[in-house]
Amino acid sequence: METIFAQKHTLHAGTAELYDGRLVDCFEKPERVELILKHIRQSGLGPVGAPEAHGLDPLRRVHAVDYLEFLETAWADWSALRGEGDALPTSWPVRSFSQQRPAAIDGRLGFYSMDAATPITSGTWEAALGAVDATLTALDQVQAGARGAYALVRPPGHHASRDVYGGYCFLNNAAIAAQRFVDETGGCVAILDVDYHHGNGTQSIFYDRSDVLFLSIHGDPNQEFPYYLGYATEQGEGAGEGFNRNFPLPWGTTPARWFEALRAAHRHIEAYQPDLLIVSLGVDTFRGDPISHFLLDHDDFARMGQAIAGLALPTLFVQEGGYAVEEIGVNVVQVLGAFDAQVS
Ligand code: OKP
Ligand code: ZN
Repeated sequence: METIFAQKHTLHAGTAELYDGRLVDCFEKPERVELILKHIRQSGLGPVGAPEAHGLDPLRRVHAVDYLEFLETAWADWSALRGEGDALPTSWPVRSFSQQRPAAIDGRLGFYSMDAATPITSGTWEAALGAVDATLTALDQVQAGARGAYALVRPPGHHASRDVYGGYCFLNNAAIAAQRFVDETGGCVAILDVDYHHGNGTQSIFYDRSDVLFLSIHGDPNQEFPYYLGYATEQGEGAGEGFNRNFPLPWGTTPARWFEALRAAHRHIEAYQPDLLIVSLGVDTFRGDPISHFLLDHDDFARMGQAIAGLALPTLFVQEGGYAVEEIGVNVVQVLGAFDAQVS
């Protein structure tokens, strides 16, 4: 299948994130996608194309206007006061606080964010736009009849909700693609999120809707980031009741247990009969991932690709997490190569 790669990702390169009580080098770094790209080229998975500009309208269908304006201007406001260092929030409007948006940039950083692991830098906005354009270009290919397409993007998107960034995510690439497909075709979409972390942003964006089914297999939020969403009891609300499915799993989850959850998700997708499948493809379920605690091995990623192909749906893969930098290329190509082998 074709890969759409947005070279502008390099514009977003944070210095440090707050992790286990220390400032450490960002796990979400440019080498991630460069090494995936290198491996795609070596393995002959298929051609690599460039994104086409899709403008801001598709973003506005998912994200709040004030949030987009904040993201676009945050770096200028921050750097005017603080100079060249990355913008990181240090306080948040939690329970008992007013939910008004303050004027100060530090106040707005907290107002629009969920963690201190997601720096905003000089090129964050441009890089995030590049990721959306790449995702929508890959979607165009699927809409034009390709059985599958892969958006090789960063920053990732699945933690970003309508008006909150965090978990290394700013614009929700997968959600923007799903909304675009619904708007253009009137069809319905299943989003299968196999990243190790719960896709809280995607869940919240579609929580009250039945035209987008969201399913996520992830570390139990009782134990794992994002902690405050991703429980099995969250099944949608209003018109969306029954159209959200979470499969939280404990640290140490084995491939056998993970694939049991995938089979359960598979049954829900089959019953739903979507017109498009979007896979939020995080490969941080890998046993060697430095920030995660599942035990999938290289060959399990091929099984994953095969199982996804078995759904027999037009499929858009969107890159999310995966931090074992030397090995994510292998794991991604295992998924995509096995998918291609199965469908051709
Ligand atoms: C982004 B994605 C837990 C720290 C969590 C943020 C993780 C973001 C993951 N001790 N830090 O879903 O791969
Ligand atoms: Zn993740």
